[in-house]
Amino acid sequence: MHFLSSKASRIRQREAQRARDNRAEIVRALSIGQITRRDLYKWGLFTTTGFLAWKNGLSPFVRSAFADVPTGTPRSPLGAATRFSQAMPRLALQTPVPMVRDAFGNAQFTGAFANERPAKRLSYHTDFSANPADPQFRNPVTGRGPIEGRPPGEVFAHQRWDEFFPEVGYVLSIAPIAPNTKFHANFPAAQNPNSVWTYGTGRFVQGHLPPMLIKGRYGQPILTRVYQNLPTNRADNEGFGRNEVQFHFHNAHNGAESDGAANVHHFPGTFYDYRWSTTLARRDKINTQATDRRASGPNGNGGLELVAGDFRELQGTMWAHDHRFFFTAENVYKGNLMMVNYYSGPDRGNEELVDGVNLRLPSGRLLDYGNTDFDVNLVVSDSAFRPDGQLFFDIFTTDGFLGDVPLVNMAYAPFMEVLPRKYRFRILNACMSRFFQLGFADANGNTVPFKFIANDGNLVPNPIPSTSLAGGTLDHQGIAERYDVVVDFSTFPVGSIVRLVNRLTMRDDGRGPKDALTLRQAAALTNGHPDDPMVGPVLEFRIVSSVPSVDVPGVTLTLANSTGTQDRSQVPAVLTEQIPVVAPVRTRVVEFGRSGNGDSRDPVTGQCTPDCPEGMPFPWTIKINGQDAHSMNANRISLLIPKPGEIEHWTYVNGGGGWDHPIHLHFEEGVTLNRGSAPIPATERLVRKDVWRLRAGGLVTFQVQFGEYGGSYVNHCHNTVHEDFAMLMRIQLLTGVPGSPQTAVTPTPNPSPDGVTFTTPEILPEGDPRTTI
Ligand SMILES: [Cu+2]
Repeated sequence: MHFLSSKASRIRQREAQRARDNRAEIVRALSIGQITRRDLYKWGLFTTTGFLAWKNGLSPFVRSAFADVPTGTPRSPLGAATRFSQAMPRLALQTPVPMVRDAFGNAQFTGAFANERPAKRLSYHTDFSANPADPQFRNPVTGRGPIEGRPPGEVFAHQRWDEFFPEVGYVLSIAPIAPNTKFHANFPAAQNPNSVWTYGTGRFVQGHLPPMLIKGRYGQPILTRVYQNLPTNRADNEGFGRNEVQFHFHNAHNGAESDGAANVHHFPGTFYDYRWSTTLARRDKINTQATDRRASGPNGNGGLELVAGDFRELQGTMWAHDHRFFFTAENVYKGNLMMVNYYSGPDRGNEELVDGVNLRLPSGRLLDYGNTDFDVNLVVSDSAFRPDGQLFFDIFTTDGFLGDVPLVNMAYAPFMEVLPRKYRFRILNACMSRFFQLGFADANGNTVPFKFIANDGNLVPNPIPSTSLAGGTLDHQGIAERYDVVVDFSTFPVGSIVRLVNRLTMRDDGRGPKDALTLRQAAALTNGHPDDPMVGPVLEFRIVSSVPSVDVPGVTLTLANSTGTQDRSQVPAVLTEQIPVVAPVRTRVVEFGRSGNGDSRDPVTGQCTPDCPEGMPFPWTIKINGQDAHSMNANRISLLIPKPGEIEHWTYVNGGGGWDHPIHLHFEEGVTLNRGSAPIPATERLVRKDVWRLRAGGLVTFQVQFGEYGGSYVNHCHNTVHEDFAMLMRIQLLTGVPGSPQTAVTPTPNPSPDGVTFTTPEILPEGDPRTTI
């Protein structure tokens, strides 16, 4: 930590601003095609490690030069906005319409979306390919290519369509933001339409903030149709973001065609139908007759709908976000994200109902399931703004991007009114590169205790009291990790406050976390740390005597009807059971590192699959079982899973250099077995996860198995900047049901505005158990 005199600080601010202005000029020139990145190389402005070189004040991102925050961005303009001066928006809950089966076995939307064409097992691209002259299957906006982005044919048909036939549907658009949208009313400017791209309800509509929330329940498959309403001109992006998207449901147990990361981005004017099946994992192996009442979803009427599968695989807190290869960071940062909660028999979202299965975690009791009055999604992220107040992202960094403005549910450092009782918070780290370490502090900086109940959407076997955690706060929380906690405000008198506080500073060189302040130190930084405003309190809870219900508008929740004995919630001592650890069929070692000169490009054509940023180097690589290092290429399979149900033990190794990488495995979760010579963190013990921080020089071994669906999935660093440059590998699952195309290798789809063509992927022998011993 360093503190400068105000004069030195002013000079530094001015220099940093000049540097950023110069840089912004180049970004603009690039975006409208006046110059190319090859020009930047030629001029010596761009280095092989991916940085703009520091020449004539060009780069404000040279570490410790003019940096005011760890990435070096000059401070974002906040206008007259102050922390804790606006109410926190709750996520925008979406209401589904029922889907009904038509005579052809298609799923027809009803209600507000009755005019939509039905959702089908096979993509409309199949119809387009068979009838290229028929305008009804053609992109209505551009007149080019198919109307649906999902690739044609059986390989990208919805797997197990009849078995998991969609019962409810959503129609959404990813789109430029609606006029007059601000992150705080007193910020200097409303966002331009193309500064923020996020979701709106309906077909070809504008985007809205806050981000959306979708509530799913086991036993009720979902069809989510996403219309692509982004500008057709790639340069209309305010300097960052690619107008091509694929929507990844993180994590959930879905077929690869609906995972949103199978190299299936789609284009303005098209839609893509994602079928979120709500399949409970191991349904073909465990509890196949659906007799275990714990394996269930709420039926909406006080009862349960039993489903096949292993209740220990139930998931709760999840999210969904863009996964356009090479551009994920830009697109997610720009607003392409939402949260999805899955409700189950045990994790019902009803704190009163007693049936021997329901855990009665804090939530509320006005609705049968999915109450959110006392169960609150918190999307915590960092952002930065240009001097004119528009959202800013540095597209040149390959190490990581840190912002200096804290957002919760995409609102600047808000407050939330709460009753003195128990609340559940579902905390998502939605940053691109920043790690948190969050705790709760009272007005005097004293630690407020909590119970940790779920990690990455998976209940822990037993709640973990914060008093047993270091510093009385959460562990590091990497990008995309979800931590669910229960805080009991009942000891606080009305009128008091509690704050959510980030203790963790980031290293100036972007490698990862640096130091943790004590909670008391961090809580005292009421306007954020002078060197990094994301350190300090980011959200304020105000204990009040009444709040309006969000579950049933018009109802008022009061001390009399919702606290004391009227707080019917509990945190049981047992939440779930650990999945047994057994001897594996095979082991694998995956090393995530920085070998440089990554090989995302085809050696013959020089092209990336899909097309990649021109001239950009790929410092990040992955090695399988000690063999050669590779960067992401959608046409290369790095790991192949030969058949369903085989239990494997994988070890993720950090390639070193002091970097930390939060590594995300799609589709399946794993149980942490060991952390090498380090102890397993308390919040990771016995529990399943889908993102593992490797920590500097660290490793993790976990148990995993695949089944029920198959196809092409990925595994990658969720520092999305590392992911885009190109620390990502393809996993091929031959784990579909017998007779399905998902028992064979998936041909690689290559999306273009004119439609999808297929290529035959390369398979690394070291990742293919069929060819190695
Ligand atoms: Cu990484």
